[in-house]
Amino acid sequence: MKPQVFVFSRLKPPFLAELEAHYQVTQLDPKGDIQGQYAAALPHVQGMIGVGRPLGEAELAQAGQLKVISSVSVGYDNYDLPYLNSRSIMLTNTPDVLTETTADLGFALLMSAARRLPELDAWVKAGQWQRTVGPAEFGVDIHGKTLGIVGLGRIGAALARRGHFGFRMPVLYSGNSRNSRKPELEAELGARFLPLDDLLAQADFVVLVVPLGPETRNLIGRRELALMKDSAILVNLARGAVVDEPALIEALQSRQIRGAGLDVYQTEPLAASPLFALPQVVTLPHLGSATEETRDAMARRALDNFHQAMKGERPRDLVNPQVWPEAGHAP
Ligand code: 8YV
Repeated sequence: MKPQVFVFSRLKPPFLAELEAHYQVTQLDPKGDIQGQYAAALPHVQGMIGVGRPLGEAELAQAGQLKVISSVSVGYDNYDLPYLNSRSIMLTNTPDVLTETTADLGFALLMSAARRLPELDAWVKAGQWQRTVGPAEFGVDIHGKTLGIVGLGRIGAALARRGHFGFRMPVLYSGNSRNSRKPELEAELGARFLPLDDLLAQADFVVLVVPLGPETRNLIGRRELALMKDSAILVNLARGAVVDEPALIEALQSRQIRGAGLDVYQTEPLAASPLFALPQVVTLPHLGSATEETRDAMARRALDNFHQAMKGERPRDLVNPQVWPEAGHAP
């Protein structure tokens, strides 16, 4: 009997076929009764693969045989790690393969907000281009401006390189843990480590790329926004909950900061928001890693992790290595 697995987000047919060769696969139908499908599948599954809504104790308590969840994402803030650890359930993610594409998108967002691209694209298409552009359409320079990166991890470093080598931007960075300091990037890019408050006060572009966790929830609130320059632009590539969204909306409405480029929100999908009335805000639908090549690479990496875990091997991207010996597969 093949082990039963539950695929809880869309996988392209070749990836699904690969899983079907090894396991008995149930794939979530997003148009059907979502909760009902989870409830029917969970008691029987040994493995789950996908990306999606938060999964906590209430649901996973039904999955008595579950050994591994392979998330097709680098972020794993939607899982209750202490609970997974208490059950010795392995969690894997997909680092590295999305770093460059997500940094590309971060820069696209920064540039779109600085040069007001979506707003002016809509302006042209609405037939409003009836004279030479003037101050009402001007943006702000990007090259040579100070780039502040909050969280210089893999994606943060890729952004810093784009800023430094492509746009001659002085790079500042901050982070809130002891291993936030990156001497090799300081040497390579001349990046300067600063406390968050100082970074906020000095940067022209503040880009958030920290993982969401207890230390970073609402990291940027009313007080922090007030520290930023009134000419500054905030870019959020991380998670919506890193920013106090109502405070951001107020700061934008009152022109306390110049603009924002947002890929993530406190509630997704973002169906309606005061942000929609603000032309100085670029709103993207959580696109960070969403390219053909990168999503394929993420699926490949997630499947590799999944096969390893199901075979009893230690998966390459095990998020919670503390469960490894207890998982009964001592290396
Ligand atoms: C996800 C992401 O794939 O990897 C992450 O953490 O945010 C994205 O790349 C996305 O959440 C899928 O919907």
